[in-house]
Amino acid sequence: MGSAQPNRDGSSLAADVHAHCALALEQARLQRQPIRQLTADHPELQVADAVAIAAAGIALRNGGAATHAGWKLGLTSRAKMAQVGVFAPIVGRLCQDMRVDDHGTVQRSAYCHPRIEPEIAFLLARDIDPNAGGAEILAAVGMVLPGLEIIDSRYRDFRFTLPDVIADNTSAAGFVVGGPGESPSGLRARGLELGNLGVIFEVDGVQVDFASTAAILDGPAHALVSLVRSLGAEGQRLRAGDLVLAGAPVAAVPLAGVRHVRVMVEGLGEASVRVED
Ligand code: 0L1
Ligand code: MG
Repeated sequence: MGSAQPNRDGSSLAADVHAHCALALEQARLQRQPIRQLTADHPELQVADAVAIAAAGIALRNGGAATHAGWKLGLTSRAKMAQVGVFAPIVGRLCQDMRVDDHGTVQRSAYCHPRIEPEIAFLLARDIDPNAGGAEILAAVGMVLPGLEIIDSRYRDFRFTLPDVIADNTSAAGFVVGGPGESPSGLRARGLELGNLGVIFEVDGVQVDFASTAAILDGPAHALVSLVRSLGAEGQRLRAGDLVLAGAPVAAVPLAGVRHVRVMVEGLGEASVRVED
């Protein structure tokens, strides 16, 4: 049963309610049947509950067989926040089974109502101390890469509050990493600024959006620092080999009726996928 009194960790719901919510979201994902928002049934659901539900969901994913690929930031640009009406950056987890090959095929029927968006991805070469300074954090990045993210809310009509979307692992559903990429020092040596790279987003051969990476929390490096701090506050850290998505600088596009999606990022290259029904 839920309780109106917050627990010491800021949560309001009991562990069995977290488990029940995580199972409902996992079933929605597997059956491609979006559900109503958790907060409709549990208005007292807090961000701390949502974090616990998301973690329980990852533990349940694919019968407990999901393996860690990295982390994602969501809602790090005004365009993304405005699209879904939630105005705070959020953190989710990436699993290996979410990976889609560059130039590969996305099966739209594998999701509820998928959308796609351009991303800047970091591949980490070293573990990062949660208290590391900005320069040290950037020095732990092996490669910066162009990417795409498939997002797929497990809620009806892509409608949710902040705790709902956190509980739903920030709508994470798939990711594509392209190339060739560049190291942060390589970008600097070429006179390019990670915090101001041009991003072109193309759907079916037509440019649908354009942005600077400056739109992502004042630059992807700031996004990475904020992720290091958020994870640190939960007693976690980024590790060598982790992939990190910094968040989209532009709004996501529904995959319905789409056949091909490409992102081109100045200095980093491109990533693309074909889409099948
Ligand atoms: O990666 C994102 O910015 C998505 C965050 C969740 C909101 C959404 O589903 O668009
Ligand atoms: Mg994203």
